[in-house]
Amino acid sequence: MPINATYEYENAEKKFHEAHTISEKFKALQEMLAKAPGHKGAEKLRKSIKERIKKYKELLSKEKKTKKGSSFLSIKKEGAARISIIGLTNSGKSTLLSKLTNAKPVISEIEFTTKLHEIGILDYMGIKLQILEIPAITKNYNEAKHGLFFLSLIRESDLLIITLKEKSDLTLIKNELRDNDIDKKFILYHDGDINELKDDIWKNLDLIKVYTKQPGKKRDYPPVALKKGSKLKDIASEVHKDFIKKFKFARVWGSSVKHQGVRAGLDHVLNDEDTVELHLK
Ligand SMILES: Nc1nc2c(ncn2[C@@H]2O[C@H](COP(=O)(O)OP(=O)(O)OP(=O)(O)O)[C@@H](O)[C@H]2O)c(=O)[nH]1
Ligand SMILES: [Mg+2]
Repeated sequence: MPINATYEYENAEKKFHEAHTISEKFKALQEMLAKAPGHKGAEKLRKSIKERIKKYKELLSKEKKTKKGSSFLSIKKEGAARISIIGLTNSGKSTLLSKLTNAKPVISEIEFTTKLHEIGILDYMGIKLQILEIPAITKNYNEAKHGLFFLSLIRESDLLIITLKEKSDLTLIKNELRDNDIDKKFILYHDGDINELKDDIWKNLDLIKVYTKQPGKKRDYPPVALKKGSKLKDIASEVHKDFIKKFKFARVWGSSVKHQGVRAGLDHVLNDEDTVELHLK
């Protein structure tokens, strides 16, 4: 963190880290440069931002060219989050995808069996999560066929699972991610318990699942996925479009309240596994 960085600078930096696409990151970097402190002590910072802007410019133009060639591959985000399985060839990516989801990718001891991304849906306690298998990472991945497109899928993921045959494989993978300026949370996986992995995925997503219920009835299924730190009013869009207008009060059960079933307002912060009973006008 630079000395005397302004709120605007920190905000732009936050945008950069949260950005999912190359163009969003590029824009955030430009904003960072505009808001960076002008004094001499911040010279190094400005220089490093400029270098990154240059790098992103290159990535942008490369992406433009190759996106045309790969656009037929583009896929929609589905579910509450996207998780990508990445790893070297034969590291068990397809095997893992088929254990986590309904997808049936071809599994074989032949190298580079998976040539295009495979898509599956994991149902975690009623919350749908999109899981992708990304074709094997190789050296200079951004020059591989559709490499930039696969990198954009990785970049647009909320979490990565790295499958490893050998620990030393991690170096190449990390280098490729770094070279393409991808800094993402990841879980390492090697032949472990699948249910433990599912729990681990959920814990790393920074989401909570909240159940709604009608007065006098059991809680509804499935639950709703919300970002950690969400408030009662954030369920609004999931439940009712006139929710805020019609809201009278809610009762909440779970770890976010001391007294179970207590009345709570729109600004009440919810926890994972909470149940909310809505009373509308
Ligand atoms: N012993 C062992 N073998 C595994 C495991 N996972 C996968 N395999 C085997 O390793 C080989 C490759 O598995 P895949 O799941 O196809 O690997 P992949 O990473 O998808 O490989 P590509 O798509 O070809 O890059 C297959 O013969 C699998 O049966 C594992 O956990 N343990
Ligand atoms: Mg595969």
